[in-house]
Amino acid sequence: MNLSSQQRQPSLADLVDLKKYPLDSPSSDAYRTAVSNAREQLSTDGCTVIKNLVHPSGVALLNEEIISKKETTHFSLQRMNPYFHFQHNPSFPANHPINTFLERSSGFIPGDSWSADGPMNQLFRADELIRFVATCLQVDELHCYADPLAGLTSNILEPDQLFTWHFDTNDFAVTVLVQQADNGGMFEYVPDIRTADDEGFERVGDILGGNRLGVKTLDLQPGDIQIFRGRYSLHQVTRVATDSCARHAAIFAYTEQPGVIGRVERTTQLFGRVLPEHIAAEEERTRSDDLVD
Ligand SMILES: O=C(O)CCC(=O)C(=O)O
Ligand SMILES: [Fe+2]
Repeated sequence: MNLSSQQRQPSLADLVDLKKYPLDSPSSDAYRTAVSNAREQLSTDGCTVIKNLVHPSGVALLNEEIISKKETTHFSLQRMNPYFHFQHNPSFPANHPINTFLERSSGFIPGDSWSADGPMNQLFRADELIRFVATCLQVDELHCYADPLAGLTSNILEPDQLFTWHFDTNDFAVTVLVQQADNGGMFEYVPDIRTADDEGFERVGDILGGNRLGVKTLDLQPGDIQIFRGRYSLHQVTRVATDSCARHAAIFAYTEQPGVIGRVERTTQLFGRVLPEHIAAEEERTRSDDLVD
């Protein structure tokens, strides 16, 4: 089947292995089993991988679209701490995690690069996938993150690039590995290294210093979908070898509230620009405070 020559938008069945994972049939045994496995892994580890949810021809469609938009990737060679800050903070010692700045060289293809009826948007916005992810996470409702740049991205690691240790600002992320590096580009994480009221700075510092205690490495294959609670688990994508192909991952962001838009500062850092929607949302936030004006 050659969808690009047919010029029609891919259906869910063109992307997802619905025989193995009947996302369109929530009452089926296969669906319930997939949900209960995912819930168990999420509760013990903050992470679950659903193997081969996207079938090989779906992976090919996603990769074709990623490659066709790759020139829009925003790469920014940065040295950042795990909290996405760049400035030394004199309130903390020099060797503290807050003052430990490591390389992030990967880039994102932004949300406004994808065509509305292309495979990336069709999968990201599929009601059946959103319902499945919400059921796995045991949340009442999920919405596509409304941010026009950060909602639907692809994380690109070219040879010799990496995405260093960090925490996400979102509670969770949904990632599909689309193209695997031949060497390197491994997803690693340390489950629950911090909690809402304990930063766990000592262990975070150990990991940044190279200690491997508690580090888990995922054996992700193209088509696997990962649901990950990245707010409490420190994680990284290791350096892709210089003689490897690039690593491509599709990253789907969802929020429990509808209509969420990212902050101007973080958007500029990740994408090098903002859109009128970001500026309007920032003004709205300012207006909703208690200042006279
Ligand atoms: O590419 C990945 O697998 C995850 C990247 C990541 O951690 C992020 O975008 O925050
Ligand atoms: Fe992350």
